Amino acid sequence: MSSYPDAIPSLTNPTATDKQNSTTVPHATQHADVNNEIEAICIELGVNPKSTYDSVAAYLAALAPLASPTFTGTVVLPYPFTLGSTSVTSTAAELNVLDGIPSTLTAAELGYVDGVTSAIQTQLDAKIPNSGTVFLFHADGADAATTYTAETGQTLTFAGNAQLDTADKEFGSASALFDGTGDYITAPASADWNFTGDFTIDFWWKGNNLNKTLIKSVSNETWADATTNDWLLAVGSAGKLAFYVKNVYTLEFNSVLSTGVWYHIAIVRSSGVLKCYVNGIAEADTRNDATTLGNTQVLNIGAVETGLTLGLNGWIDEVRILNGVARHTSNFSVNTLPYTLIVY
Ligand SMILES: [Ca+2]
Ligand SMILES: [Ca+2]
Ligand SMILES: [Ca+2]
Repeated sequence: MSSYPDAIPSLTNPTATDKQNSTTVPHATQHADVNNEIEAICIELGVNPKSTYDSVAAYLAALAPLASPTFTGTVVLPYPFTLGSTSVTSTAAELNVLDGIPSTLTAAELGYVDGVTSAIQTQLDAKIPNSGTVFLFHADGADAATTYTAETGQTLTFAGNAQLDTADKEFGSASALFDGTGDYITAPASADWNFTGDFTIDFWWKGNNLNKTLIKSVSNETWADATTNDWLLAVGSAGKLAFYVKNVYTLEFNSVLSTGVWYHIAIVRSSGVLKCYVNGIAEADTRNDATTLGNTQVLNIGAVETGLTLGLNGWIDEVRILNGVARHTSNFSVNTLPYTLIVY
């Protein structure tokens, strides 16, 4: 060591002001050891060993802010992440990076965000009144109108004198009127009324006569020519509703209906059990029925069979069909407003 920092105390100036605060004059060997140690520390800190104490302290103070760094600029996530229409592919662990909170989201739940079926969506479906709607017919419009696009989009065809009627209706501005001879309304053939599981058919009916067909999906015009599993709902001469499944069964219900009164009628199959509800009250007769109903045929409202006198004479309003959904499994309060079609 050829020289020492000027501010470091020396044997020749033991009273010099310094931060070692020595009270005794170190032995020459000790003094050399101390100086070597100080020099080593200065070199490690990157400080000139010849600096004064104050300059070393200032340097160390300048280093202190690095203990609490402030970053600027843009942080780029290491994976794509877009909520909305784009699928979220991040894992729960990655999502935790965003909010710092352990996540319990499942992939199925995340699927709901982008419209993919999930457990959450299934539960919402059960709560949304009209989910599963494949057919909705408000039958609203100008009196005597004979053209109509169903709320669910099907182009309806009016046969005979079938027409809208503003003089009598359950909801809205009109209902569908049939005079009992050759009048019916059809929707095109579709798998929408081919029921493989749960389903719901409901509508309002007011008859001038009994013994009429109300609604059916039949592969040929007449019931005699229908194909196995075609279905038909009618009100019999005794005023009792009956649900027919071609070549399989006929289920007649007990309630006796009257003419000149609006009734809410619902046919519901839930988990293989078919029930009928009149004004929200379940008929006692049910049927264990897991067969596929329908053959993707035309839907007939106020159905008539040529040469027979089974055409509806009266009104039908607010026809709704749900495929895959059993809207009711027990008595219920009938709708007091038209249904709202929810599309999502
Ligand atoms: Ca209506
Ligand atoms: Ca009218
Ligand atoms: Ca007619």
